[in-house]
Amino acid sequence: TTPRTTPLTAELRDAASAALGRLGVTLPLVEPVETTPGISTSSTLEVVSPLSGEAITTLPEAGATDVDAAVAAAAEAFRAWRSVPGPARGAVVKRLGELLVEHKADLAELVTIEAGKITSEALGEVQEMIDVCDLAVGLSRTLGGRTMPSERPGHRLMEQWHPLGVVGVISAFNFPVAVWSWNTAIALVCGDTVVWKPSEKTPLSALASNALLRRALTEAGHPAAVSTVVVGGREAGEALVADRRVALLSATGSERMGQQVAPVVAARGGRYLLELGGNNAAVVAPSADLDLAVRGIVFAAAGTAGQRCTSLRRLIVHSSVVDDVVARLERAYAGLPVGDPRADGTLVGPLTDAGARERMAAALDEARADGGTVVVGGDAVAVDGAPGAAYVSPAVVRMPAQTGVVRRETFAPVLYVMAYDTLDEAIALHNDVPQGLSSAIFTLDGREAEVFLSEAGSDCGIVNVNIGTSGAEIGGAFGGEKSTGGGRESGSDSWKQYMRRVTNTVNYSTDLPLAQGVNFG
Ligand code: UN1
Repeated sequence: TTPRTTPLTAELRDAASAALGRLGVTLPLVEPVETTPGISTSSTLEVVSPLSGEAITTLPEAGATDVDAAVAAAAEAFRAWRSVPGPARGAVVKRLGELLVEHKADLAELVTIEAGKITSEALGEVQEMIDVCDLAVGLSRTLGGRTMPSERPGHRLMEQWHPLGVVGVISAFNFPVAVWSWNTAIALVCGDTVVWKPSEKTPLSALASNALLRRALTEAGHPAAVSTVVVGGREAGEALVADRRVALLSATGSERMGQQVAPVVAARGGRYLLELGGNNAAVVAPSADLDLAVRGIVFAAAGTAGQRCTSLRRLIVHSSVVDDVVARLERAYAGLPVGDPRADGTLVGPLTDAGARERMAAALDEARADGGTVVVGGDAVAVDGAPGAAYVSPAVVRMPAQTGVVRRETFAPVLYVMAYDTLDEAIALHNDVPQGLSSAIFTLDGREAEVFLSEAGSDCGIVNVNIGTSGAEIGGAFGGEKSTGGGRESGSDSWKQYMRRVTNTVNYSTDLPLAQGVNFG
């Protein structure tokens, strides 16, 4: 039989196999077999590496019955896990953090192979997991409710936070492991159990991450079913969303996905936490430190090949500096190394697939038709040995107005630049999109910065000054408004979404006074 894949794909398969082995996952990665046209392969799922654009292996695909079994096991595990003391749950998460430190490079390598991230960003993603474990361990000893003064003598009014149940996590290809860890580290210390459906593009990273967590669980004598991965596609996702035993469904993905998920979860009385599209903008004011601004802009717009939900997609620049900013961006973009994300010096890896590259090209065509000018980039880039991959040069597009294409999220490195004259105008443009995730202003004028941060400024969930829109730390709450979905994950008090609040009134008097002064007999 002739090998179906290129030498690069074979190399990626070997590297993934070796990394999985070191992570304790025994999963033989075999070359996908030729399929006969017309014969359905719906029970298997091809794992494609964007580095080569070819399948490195196939995995069995979970369907609705597998999800049913996983949720049943998670619901069963919840009955024990919810009564494990919080600090003991924290100890499991602490151990997960230690295992992630130990296996940082192995997991990052899988993230690079499946998601196409450059090594530094893949390591950063695993670091984000380690950080959220630390945060969750702290929470495991501090989660708590308040005591309020009762209006009645001899009464105590207080609240407790109890574990919620099974948390379903649906994650996207672009943060294949960090977003799971934001949800799972916190859900676990909150006493919940987790069923995770990762993106069908990144199942190996998911299986490896969960293998580490299961090791931490079983070492401490807890059931592995506290955390399960189901590798599947749409059918598995839909089953998880519809399952009444899933108390909280936390989903990251497109706005369209969120519109489908929310009504189903709401109709069964469940909770949802949505982290959907971003169409993030930065304002560059006349006083901005342009050297710093350009560095911030290039990382936010071209980093991760524009495939973060926090990626910078719109730049609103004061008319007095817009030509200068565009010229600086043009120079910076022209020198961006695009290529194999494992290679030293590469800053821009591949897009996730050919479809993403087609959508980028279509957006650029639409921008041109709307009067825009592509200043730099926007071309397919050929990479040696990877004819099937979708590498592109990041694009900067000068736009005369915020037209339809600018108001949509295209998940690719396209930065639209528009000019403004007054801050009011800049804020109006900034907020005039359906999404509301992340935003930034570059200014040295304190008054302008405060206006942008105020209730009359950016309408996003994340608002930054003198840094770009991406690369949030885990200590803050992460999420956004409007079509971004409204949920908040990771830090601050996001943990509250993973627990149920119980209000208690305790009468320790010998009398029975009624609230609001009501007399009854
Ligand atoms: C995402 O793209 O889904 O703020 C998450 C950031 C990262 C997380 C992005 N810490 O860019």
